[in-house]
Amino acid sequence: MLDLTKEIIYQIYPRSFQDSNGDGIGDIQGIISRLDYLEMLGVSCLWLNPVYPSPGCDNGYDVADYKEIDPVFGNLQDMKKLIEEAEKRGMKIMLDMVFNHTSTEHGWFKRALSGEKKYQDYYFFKAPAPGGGPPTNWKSKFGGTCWEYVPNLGLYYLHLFDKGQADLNWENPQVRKEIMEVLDFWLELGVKGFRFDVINLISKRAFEDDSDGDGRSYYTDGPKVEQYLKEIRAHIGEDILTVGELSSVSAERCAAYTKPENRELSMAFHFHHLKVDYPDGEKWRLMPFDFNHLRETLHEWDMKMQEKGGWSALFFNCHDQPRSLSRFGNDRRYQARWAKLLASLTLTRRGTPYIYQGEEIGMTNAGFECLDDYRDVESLNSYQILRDNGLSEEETLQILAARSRDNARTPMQWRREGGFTEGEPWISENQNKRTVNVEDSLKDPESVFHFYRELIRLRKSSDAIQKGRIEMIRMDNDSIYAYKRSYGDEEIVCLHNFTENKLPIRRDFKDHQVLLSSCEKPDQTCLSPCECRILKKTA
Ligand code: TEU
Ligand code: CA
Repeated sequence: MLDLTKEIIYQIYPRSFQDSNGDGIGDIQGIISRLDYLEMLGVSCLWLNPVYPSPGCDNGYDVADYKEIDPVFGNLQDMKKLIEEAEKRGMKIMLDMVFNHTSTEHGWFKRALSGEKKYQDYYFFKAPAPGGGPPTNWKSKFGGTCWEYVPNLGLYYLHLFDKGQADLNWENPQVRKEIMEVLDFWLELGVKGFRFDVINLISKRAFEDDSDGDGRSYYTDGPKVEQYLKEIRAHIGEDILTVGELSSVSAERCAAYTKPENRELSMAFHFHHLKVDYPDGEKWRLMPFDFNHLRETLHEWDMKMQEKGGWSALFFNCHDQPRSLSRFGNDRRYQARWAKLLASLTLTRRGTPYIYQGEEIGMTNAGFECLDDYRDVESLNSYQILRDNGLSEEETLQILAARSRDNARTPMQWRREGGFTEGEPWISENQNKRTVNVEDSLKDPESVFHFYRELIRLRKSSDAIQKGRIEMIRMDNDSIYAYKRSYGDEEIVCLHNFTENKLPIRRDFKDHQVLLSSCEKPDQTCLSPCECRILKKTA
């Protein structure tokens, strides 16, 4: 039986994990060659970003064929081998399902373009607005309008993301049938989990101008999302792990999607804690993050999900976010301690933790200084938009260096020399590979990597951490993030010092047993700079 409280999921960005044939692009054989490493870390499941054939305008999130492997990553035999080899080591494979849209190179879309009505109904083809121009004023998530005109049809099609990613019409039962067939295909191969990309955008409310927004209220958490999710769950059964990526969701809806009784998703990614450094919600303007805002946001969500019986995917890093160590910690000073503190916050809260490749060794933002280094479509579009808005080259590059998704997509740092590829990597490596790499981490017992292993072991041994209640502890000092996890008689206290100063801790914890600390010799009365400490209440 699937037990979400016991899962620890590791996200692999295949393009940047391990290249096996020197073409500079990571691949499935590369992943297979690193399974022993992942087993040693102690994770239970590997989520792979899309590996299907794709023209690659959004690094594989523009899928041209849902039932094949892109030759750059290998083939179906390789995938089968990966599933078997992972299973031997106690890990399941979760694949990324991008069903809000297909690539415009997908066979369905091509047939739609050639005039087949049946396939036009797979998408949203709409007539121009009465006065001409796009049917609505909505904005694409990657900038500009989200409608693309097709002259020979005289119609526009909807793309909430890039124009190479056409939105699918889930209202059409034929589309849902195709999707079930895709799921069956992968289940048959042995896949045990699915991550559903932007799944709360699949049910569109109405096609009208948005008078006070970018259009998101017309397609976010639409009326039929839950119905569609229930159909999927009924089809795949209860033992398949599913995680939904939820864009701009409310806590109420997030809990509803993930409550076991509702039989929709096993759990969900939500992003509010990753917007605490967006001034007025704007990603492409810089602002230092505010610790209290971060803590209150995390706490509010933890509490709401607990009260309403939902289940969160816990994460600070993924392929869409700059590295959390550079963002919420410090990548120049006390790096290892900051990385451990963020690890503890990910692995000891209520939900299922996700580790994104490289965070377990303390990888940081690449912070490219030159536009040529960027590969990501969103970053390149944003560059143009910022420049058009009058920002200087220098200011613009500074913003990209902090905010670009490419910060998370640089090659995995296996050795001082890199170790990702024998060839030319598809995206530049982070030059700190000389000091931040797997080889050195394995040798150093105090490394971030070994701390992750300890934390994982600790989590697995504790009911309180895996499935206990969470409760905030208010400390005298406001810069400590502290909470309690409890289950039966077991009570665990987690303390995180979000400053680079020594801070005294309350006396009532003095008799607690130290289970784990990011400092070699934890001081009973004080937390060291950016220390995290996990304590157990003794009888
Ligand atoms: O992301 C969807 C999403 O809304 C974001 O996290 C998005 O990347 C962000 O707003 C941009 O800053 C998913 C995938 O994770 C992402 O990689 C894809 O680009 C996107 O869907 C489209 O499929
Ligand atoms: Ca390769």
